[in-house]
Amino acid sequence: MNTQVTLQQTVDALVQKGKGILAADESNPTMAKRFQAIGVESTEEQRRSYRSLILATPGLGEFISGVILFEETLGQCADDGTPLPELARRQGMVPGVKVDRGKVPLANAPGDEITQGLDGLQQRLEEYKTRGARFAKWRDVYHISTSTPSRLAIEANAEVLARYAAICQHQGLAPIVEPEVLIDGDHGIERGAQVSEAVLHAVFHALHRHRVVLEHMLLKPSMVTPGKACTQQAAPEEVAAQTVAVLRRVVPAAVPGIVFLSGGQTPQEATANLDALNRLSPQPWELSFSYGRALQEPALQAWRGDPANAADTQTALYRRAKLNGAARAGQYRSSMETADA
Ligand code: 5MM
Repeated sequence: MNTQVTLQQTVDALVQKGKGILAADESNPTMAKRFQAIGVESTEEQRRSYRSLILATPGLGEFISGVILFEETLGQCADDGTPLPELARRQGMVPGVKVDRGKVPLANAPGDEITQGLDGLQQRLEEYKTRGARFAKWRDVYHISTSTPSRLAIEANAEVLARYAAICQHQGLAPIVEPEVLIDGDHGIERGAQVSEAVLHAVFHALHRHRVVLEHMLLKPSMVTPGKACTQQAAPEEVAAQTVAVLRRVVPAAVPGIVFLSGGQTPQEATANLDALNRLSPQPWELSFSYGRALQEPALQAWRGDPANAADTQTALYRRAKLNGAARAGQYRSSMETADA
């Protein structure tokens, strides 16, 4: 099939109304942290067990349009031998893959980092496609402090994100472009907005330079919030207003969807904030989710590595997905948190 048609179909499937993306692409060190918190050793077999369990959640495809997998998961199978990307596909979820190779300190920019993984990317994408991946994801990270992110970090990371996106489209995989402005710090929401605007401005400038087709990509940004340690936290309405104001300045209307990361918000906060964002509709883009922790935390707590907890694990994930499905339409109410339990 023509590459442009393939990319369009993938993007259309991912931004379906009432649905969002499950980020299950934690690298092994991150998964080790998540498992340590519930007293489980992070072996390849335990990661396979957990991920097969959550992907098999009955009805998950009602609210999840796509799932981002880690490279290791692409090659793993469920107990009955079904490859995990195929299991996702049978559930109605488009399988994707995280393709960056993590971050390292950026030379000559103290406190800043840069994401690596461009070398050999084209060949890796060929391989991921044969294993079922239809879209890709790459994450850049920006720290907010009095001296970061530097102009150098903003420009260098934007360049790398744009090169990644161009290579993906060339290979027929829809790129999710994820510039994460971290929530850590004690800065106020205005500083968060200022950094997000500068970062996104540079990212879209670089995407334009690299001739990335905006219609065939998704943006995965942080919401604009105060730092986690800021004494003045923001209500969902304020987060939504600040976030939309920044996005309207810098994200072209040609981008079909903005799929937020949760970035350390609690599951309830992430759902309430997404709901408030969708109450500000109509906007030029679909406003959706691509949550990792905000979808999986309750499921991990229910699982704790015990196969006897399988049904509770799936119920916890399904419930969070459903609540975020409601937030996609601005129809979430906090009372649903207890009503549905
Ligand atoms: C920011 O992290 C992404 C979204 O997850 P949250 O909703 O929990 O913030 C997530 O997709 C992330 O990129 C992956 O978990 C991979 O992270 P690491 O650090 O393991 O590469």
